[in-house]
Amino acid sequence: MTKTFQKTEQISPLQKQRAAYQPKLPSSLKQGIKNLKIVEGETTTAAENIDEIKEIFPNLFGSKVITFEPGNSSVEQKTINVGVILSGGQAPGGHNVIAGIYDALKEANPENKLIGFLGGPAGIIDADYIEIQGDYLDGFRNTGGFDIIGSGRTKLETEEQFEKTLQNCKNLNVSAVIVVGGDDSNTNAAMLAEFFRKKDEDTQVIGVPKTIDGDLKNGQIEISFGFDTATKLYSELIGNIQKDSNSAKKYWHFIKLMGRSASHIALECALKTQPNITLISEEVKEKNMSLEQIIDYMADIIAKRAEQGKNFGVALIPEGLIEFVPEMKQLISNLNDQLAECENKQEYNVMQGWDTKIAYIKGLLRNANSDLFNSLPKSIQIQLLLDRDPHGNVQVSKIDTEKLLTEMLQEKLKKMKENGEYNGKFSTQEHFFGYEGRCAAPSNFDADYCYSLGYNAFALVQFGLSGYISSVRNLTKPADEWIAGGIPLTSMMNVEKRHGKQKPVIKKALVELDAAPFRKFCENREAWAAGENYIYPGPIQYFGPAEVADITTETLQLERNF
Ligand code: FBP
Repeated sequence: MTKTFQKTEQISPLQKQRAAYQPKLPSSLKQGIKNLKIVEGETTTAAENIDEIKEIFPNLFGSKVITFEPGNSSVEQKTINVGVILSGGQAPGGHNVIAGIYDALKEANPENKLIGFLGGPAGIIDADYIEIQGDYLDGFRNTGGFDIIGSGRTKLETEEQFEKTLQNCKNLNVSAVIVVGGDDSNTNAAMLAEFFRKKDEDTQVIGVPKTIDGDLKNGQIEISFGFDTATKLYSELIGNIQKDSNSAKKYWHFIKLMGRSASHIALECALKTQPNITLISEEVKEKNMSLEQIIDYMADIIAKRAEQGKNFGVALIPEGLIEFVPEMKQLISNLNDQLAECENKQEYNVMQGWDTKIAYIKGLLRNANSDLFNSLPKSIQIQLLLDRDPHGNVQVSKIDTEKLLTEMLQEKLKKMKENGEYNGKFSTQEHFFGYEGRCAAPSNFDADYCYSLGYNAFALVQFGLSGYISSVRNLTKPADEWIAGGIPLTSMMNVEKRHGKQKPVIKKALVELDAAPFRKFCENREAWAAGENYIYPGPIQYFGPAEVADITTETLQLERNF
């Protein structure tokens, strides 16, 4: 059944003002879609597992990085239909990507059409779509959400899905598909592009880097869209909580922050707000820290503050932490393998109630994993057994890591009190900031960046490219100086184990422990732990001086040495 998407008729005064905002473009694209020339750069390979990636993508592998410059386009302006898919988790700015594609496509030829596939990749498989018309789109410009066409997490991977996609593109006369997504969705895009090439079909596939998690980046993709807005919004909330905590002086606030794997969001928010404790999953992994050691680290800070009469504070916990604790990672990997096998086991599928399932799974786990699983609260055991997402990921947003840590801290501090090592009060509040930020109205940075990414994605289509991701860089400079182009998706790929099998996927960009953002955090965290160096970033500013309205993330500025 076709899904319905409608623009809301009631709009707020802010939406009204934002509707009038004209996003900025890099000067190379500002000359217009018909005044572009393509400059070829280096030939690429793969992020890792080069031989395997070459074998899986024989048609795409080894393409060149490209950049756009103003010039005379040699492209013949045929009338074309372009399809767009919003894929995976929502991220602020998705609507502006669509606006950028639409404006470029109509500028190239007013007869061109933009087809929006509904509900994510499933829309292209099931031919569930709308034609995106100008007046419909206008209601979504500069707004948050993916509600213009919806999103979904279906993984395009079977031959049958590819065949259906191809057939639907042919039926709709769609000659290019733009996939707006994170690492998994752009992996889908690469697989689809390779399939079309293998079949000698001209249909093109272009990706756009989206995810609030910030883990889809490299030399050419400086940031994924949505990260800027989401971290600004979470930082505003953290700033408010810090003020509350410092006013009442009676609670420790534990805030879990989204970011399924990487801790970029937690690190960015820490740099913006300077809380007392921030855990960074990548450091936990590097130091091979057990859950017990993490608790010791946190308890030490809590006890030291208590000695000064400060029984309050704020701690940030990255959502993906659990998978980075080496002992938990082993347990999860063992669970993933067992659950993948259980999927086909009738006896497991008919089991009623969690107690029976937990007991059954315990019997299948290896010794150390079984002991660790046994030591976890039942609520966490259940959360670890929940279905994986279609890409084989544990749904970490459903695991109450913040509650697990506070429960373990209660125990630890009780023991420390008995031993005379702690004499404070430990009263906690737990929060999870994730969904609150994914559909926020895009900051000026994300509004501009997304519009540019969309416009640029159409430029890649116009030049007949496929298997590329839209790239706009030099982002700490004013938009005028941004550099637009494309990088081959295969250059970002490696091979990882998913659903118990080795699969080609885009390599996740984790927090680098020797890079400037983490180094700055390390230099300051002791002082932040002891004091109240809290920074109050306040709400996202859409209007006003550029130094508050147009700045981008601390992470990007530090990474690019500003
Ligand atoms: P993407 O990688 O698709 O951008 O999604 C990221 C994310 O927002 C994670 O931070 C979070 O763990 C996950 O989506 C939640 O997924 P869902 O929306 O399916 O609950």
